[in-house]
Amino acid sequence: MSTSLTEPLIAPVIEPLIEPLITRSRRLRETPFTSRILQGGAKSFTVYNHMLLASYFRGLEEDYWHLCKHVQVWDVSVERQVQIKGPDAYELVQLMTPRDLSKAKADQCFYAPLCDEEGKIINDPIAIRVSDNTWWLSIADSDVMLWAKGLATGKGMDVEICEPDVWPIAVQGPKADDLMARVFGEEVRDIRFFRYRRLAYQGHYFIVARSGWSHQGGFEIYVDDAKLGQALWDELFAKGEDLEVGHGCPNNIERMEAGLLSFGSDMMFSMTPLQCGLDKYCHLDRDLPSLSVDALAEQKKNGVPSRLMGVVVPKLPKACVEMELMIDGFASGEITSHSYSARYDAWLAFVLFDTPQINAVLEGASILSVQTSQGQYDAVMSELPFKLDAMDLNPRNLA
Ligand code: THG
Repeated sequence: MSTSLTEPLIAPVIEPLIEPLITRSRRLRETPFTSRILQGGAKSFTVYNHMLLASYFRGLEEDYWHLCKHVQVWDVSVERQVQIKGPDAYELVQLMTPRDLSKAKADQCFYAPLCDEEGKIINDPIAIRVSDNTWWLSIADSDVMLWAKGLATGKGMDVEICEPDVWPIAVQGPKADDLMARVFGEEVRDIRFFRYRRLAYQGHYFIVARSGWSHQGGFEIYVDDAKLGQALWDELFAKGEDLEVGHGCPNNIERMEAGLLSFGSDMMFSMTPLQCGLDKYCHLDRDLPSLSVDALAEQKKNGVPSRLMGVVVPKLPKACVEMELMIDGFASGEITSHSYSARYDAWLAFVLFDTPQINAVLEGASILSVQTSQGQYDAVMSELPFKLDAMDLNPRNLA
């Protein structure tokens, strides 16, 4: 398998960098909520779309259990919108994605990988049809606006493309419906998964969708007015006190258990959606006017050279660091993300393996293990998303 110096074989660590510190500047954009999340106790930040994103508050595990039990308010302003507006808006969006958007309803959101002419992933946004001639791509961490402008210019398309001032807030967790109903009214409960409604807050209509980067349920509010957004933020906390509302952010443990992939970590420009297990979002038999469908159909026919898989190591001692995967004793696979799962008492990893290696391990012809600072342990390979409940793992309860 091809690896390079920028693609470490050893698992990356999700810990704050103590030093050197990051310098504040206008290039490292803050959000309308930055001062609030600092006050709320954000302990570490990452940079995403040239903007600050918190990575945890109390601690990854404490944040995880709180998210699974209560409700959290997340500043996900980094989910920038690339707005495509004009008579050719649909045509441009469809050119960029192999997912069929031709039957998009006016209130629908679509998880839609964007791919180039070789089928390689550019980004994996949520595409939202905000009106007949206007689409938003709610992007992951890459400069989609530049790619979209280049395509539109090259093809002479009649569209205007910009990054509007929209700062999404996510409200996630099992009590999200109750909290949102107190602020927006009972109507929020009727919003279906990946649908949105325009709901009034102090007379201003925000797009509110049932979506978010967790599997605990909840909403995303597309805040397009900073002052009102701050008032809304404060009201969510004021009205949620008895629901134990808390600060939070996308949680690495929860998203790995859920099998949610992170562009730039688990998917790179060098991979196709078929290598990431995103086949169901690629409609390759519908004659779509999409840049990538021919290349992807060809790859589907020939088979992928490598593929992202899940790896589970039950009961791996927490003291283990510097994990390296071994197949039949040889270092193999590229760990793209990993986490200790508190609920399942197991170590979880997303790993890019060569296809022949995957087949050999799944057929039982080869043995997968993990080499750590504390010794070697047996590992289990599985398809993504994980089916952790179906494994013999002894999940811990919430109580
Ligand atoms: N919300 C919004 N914008 C975003 C994200 C988000 N932009 C960046 C990033 N997250 C984009 N990536 C994803 C990946 C997965 C999902 C959403 C955005 C997701 N997937 C569902 C799942 O896996 O259960 C399935 C969705 C479907 O079937 O269509 O939710 O979170 N605004």
